[in-house]
Amino acid sequence: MAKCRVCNSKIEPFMSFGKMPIANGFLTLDQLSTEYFFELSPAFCSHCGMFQIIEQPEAEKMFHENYAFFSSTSKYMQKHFKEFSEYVRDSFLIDQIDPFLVELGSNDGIMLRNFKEAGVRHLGIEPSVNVANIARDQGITTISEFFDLELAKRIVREHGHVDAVLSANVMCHIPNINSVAEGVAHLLKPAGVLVFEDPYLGDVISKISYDQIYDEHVFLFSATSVSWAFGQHGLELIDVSPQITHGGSMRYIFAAKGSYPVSPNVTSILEKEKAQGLDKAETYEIFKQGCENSRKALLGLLEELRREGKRVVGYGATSKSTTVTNYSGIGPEHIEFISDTTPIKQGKLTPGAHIPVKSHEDFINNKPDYALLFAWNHAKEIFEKEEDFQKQGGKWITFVPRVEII
Ligand code: JHZ
Ligand code: ZN
Repeated sequence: MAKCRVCNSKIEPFMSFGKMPIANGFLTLDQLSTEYFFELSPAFCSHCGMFQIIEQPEAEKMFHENYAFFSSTSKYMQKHFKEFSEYVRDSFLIDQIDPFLVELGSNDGIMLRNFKEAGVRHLGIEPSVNVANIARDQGITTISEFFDLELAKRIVREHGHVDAVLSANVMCHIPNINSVAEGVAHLLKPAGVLVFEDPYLGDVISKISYDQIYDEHVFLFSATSVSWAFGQHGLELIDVSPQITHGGSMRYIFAAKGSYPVSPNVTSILEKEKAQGLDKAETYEIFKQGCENSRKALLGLLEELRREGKRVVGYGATSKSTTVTNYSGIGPEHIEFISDTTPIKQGKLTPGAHIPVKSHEDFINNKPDYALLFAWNHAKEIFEKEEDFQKQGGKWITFVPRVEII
């Protein structure tokens, strides 16, 4: 029997998505025979409320010198992180003399570049060397290591305590959450804050966006579960702020217990989560049904289009799409190729499903009848950019919150 990664209670998976490859493990032909698979099965801990996957591949298999996700590929996300940094500066740094902040999982510097430009002392922690190098090239101070209590101690010895620890779409990737929480508590000044955001469990459940479940996302957080997890280490949830990014995220603000007033937003989100049933095992049984229905509907539609001889192409070789294709049984027989702007993904095959990834030019020059929007979370930005596709008769397929043709 497995144990909860937060509170050590016994937990059991409520479903399995089957064998899954590394979500960002895009492959060359000669790597096909050695592709790695693991069992993707989520569980809910009814003791502390944490949603988690039972098995996660070791960190070095996912985050390394060939990491395929570069945060700055979306213009909207660049704007989002500029606003995130302004929020942190105005709320927590404005009165500090020579403030210092640390970001966990700083990727290509999409957030820290805003602090660097403002002359704020900062340190990015990014184990994936290739993306970290892009940040370094912009003058953003970055170290390539995994964060834990030991590293926190070293940072304090070398740079002193920290006014703010930031992280976006990273905290839910780290399995040893207790060591991270201890490390953060050790890093912070008495009035320091931890601000992080991640895809929100409440949105995943209500939209049945099961594609947020993949190897990197060892957890899907709610306010209930994070306040439990970080509360064990003296940190208190003082505010929350819902975000529209990644199909629905939540920003959490923590500080040492008693050091800040707790916003009424915290009580209301905790009540809302109860009302949604996020604390009940039945909710996940219903979610499981929703996943099965979604899979059937999507595969059914693709089979039908295939029979009609339509050309279907994928748009955005997202990490999320690895769960969709492998769980639903979607392959190159359904999808000719997936268009993606990330050079490191192009010319390779998608994990598990082995659909070729091609450049955006390939999409523009060889427009299909249908485009399956794997990057549904960027729909607004993409629809604006691809107006011509629709004008020329092309149709979008989406599967969140339901399978439909737009
Ligand atoms: P996107 C990643 O998830 C991985 P993914 C990670 N685990 C995580 O948590 C979140 O990000 C934060 C391409 N694209 O953002 C670029 C176009 O081709 O949904 C990307 O490959 N054209 C860290 O991978 C992909 O789509 C475009 O116009 O699910 C989008 O990936 C745009 C906007 C994107 O994240
Ligand atoms: Zn637990």
